[in-house]
Order: sequence, then structure tokens, then C-alpha cells
Amino acid sequence: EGVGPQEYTLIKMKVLEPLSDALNSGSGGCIYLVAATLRPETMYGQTNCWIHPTIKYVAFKVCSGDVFICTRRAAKNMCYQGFTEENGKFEALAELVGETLMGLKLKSPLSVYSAIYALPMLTIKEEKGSGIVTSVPSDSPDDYAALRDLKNKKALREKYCIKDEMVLPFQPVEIIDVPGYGRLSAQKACDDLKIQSQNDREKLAEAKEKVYLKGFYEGTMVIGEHRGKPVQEVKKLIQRIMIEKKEAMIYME
Ligand code: A2H
Repeated sequence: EGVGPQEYTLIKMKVLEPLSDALNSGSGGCIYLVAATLRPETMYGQTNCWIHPTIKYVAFKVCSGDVFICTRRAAKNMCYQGFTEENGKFEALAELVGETLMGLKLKSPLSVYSAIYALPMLTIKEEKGSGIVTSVPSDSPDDYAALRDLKNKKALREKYCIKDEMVLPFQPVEIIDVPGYGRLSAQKACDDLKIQSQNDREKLAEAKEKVYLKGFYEGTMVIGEHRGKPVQEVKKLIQRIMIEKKEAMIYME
């Protein structure tokens, strides 16, 4: 990290239910939670969105008339990357504490699930990406561990008013075959290292390192129009298709 600018794919997760009046009146556009990912080719396997309960997010209008929700820091970066009408400027329509976004129903591009929900993740960093993370438990050890925590711990769901049906029906999806790890590489890495929870930071870092590079260099897609092809070959193609359909954008930091 920290060598040069990092390119993220910003995934537009459409909010499917009314939010506050401040956000719904006016422009007639849609509202999106925007998640920064390094793995656009994994978006078929999205099972939920991660929000940090105590981080403050802002809602602001972008050129298209739509409203994006992310951290203030990310909104500031985006306004210098042509996201807003006036370069270098954005107007916060509302400030929203993560907790108030929990349980929001969303539609996210490529996901095999037609609707997914915003759920709490306690290890999200405010100073990275958009502060909103899309969850792919098949291929991301962090996502796998955090989703398993929510499934196993009723008290954790209750604490954030998460209904069972927002969590329990969502299973990891087989999207990439990784030699030696199979089609649910994050689950295998977490099992091998006996990772107990999302707070097992050291082991999770090890698991991430193991499956991340192997998934990229040796993985083969087993879903979607590019099934059978190497991840390396299709990553950019899948990113480009989502961008052309206005379901994603490039975000740098
Ligand atoms: B990745 P890097 Cl399938 N806090 O997307 C914590 N984690 C964050 C974050 C934040 N504020 N913003 C983004 N991320 C996650 C997919 C994925 C990711 C897979 C496998 C590995 C993986 C689905 N989640 O990342 O420090 C996002 O999760 C492993 C590194 O900028 C994003 O990509 O390198 C990645 O971390 C960005 O991490």
C-alpha cells in the first residue's frame, strides 16, 4: 500500500426504499450507497453491504442528479474527480450515522440476489475507500467472518435491529475456482486458520494474503458470461461492462 494512487471500482448499490424526506424530495434521481472494491469480477457473489454503525456518512448530489452516500472524506475526493457539477465542490444534503442505514434494502449490480441488505461491520476503516464495503463472503475472508458472526449471534443482530431474513437466507455464492481452495476460497482459508470472528485480525490478514493473490493469478470464473476464463483476463472487462451500464464508476485515492 501507499506506493501510488489506488484505483477502486465504485459499485452503485441502489437504495430500494424511501430514506429521509431531505433526500427523496427534489431531483427525482435515485439514492445509492457507493462501495469501493478492488475485485469487480466478484460482484456476482454479493450477499450484503457493510456499514460501520458509528461512522458518519454524507449524502450529496452527483452530476447525474442521483444522490451518493459515503464518508465525507470520500465525497471530498470524488468532487475533485468530476463526480459533482462543480469541480472541487459538493454539498452535503444530510449527515447520516451508520446505525441509521442498517437494514436498508439495496439492489447491487451483478449480484445473484435480487435484493440485499445493509449490515454492520465493526472493522471498516473510515480513512479507506468510501467507508462502505460490498460483501462477497465466497472470496473475502473479512466478509465471510463478519457474515458468519451475524448469522451465529442473535444478540449482534438484535443490537442493530437486523431482522433474521436480512441475514440468514444469504449463502456464499460459488463464483471463482481457486486451485487448492476450491470455489469458496474465503471459507476454506478461514476454516484452515480456525478463524473465530471478524476480530481475529492477524489470522484474517494471513487468510487475505493467501487467497487474494492466488484468486487473481490462478482463479477461473465459474459464473457469468465469462465463465471458464481466468480472472486476470476478465477483471477489466467486467469492470467496463458495469461502468458502461452506469452501475459503477472509477474512484481513485
Ligand atoms: B474488497 P485495500 Cl472478494 N474498510 O472488495 C475496510 N475494508 C475496506 C474498506 C474500508 N473502508 N473499503 C474497502 N474495503 C475492502 C471485495 C473483495 C475485497 C474480495 C476479496 C478481497 C478484497 C469484496 N469485499 O480485498 O486496503 C474491500 O474488499 C482484499 C484486500 O485498499 C476492498 O476490496 O487494498 C479492499 O478492502 C480494499 O483494500
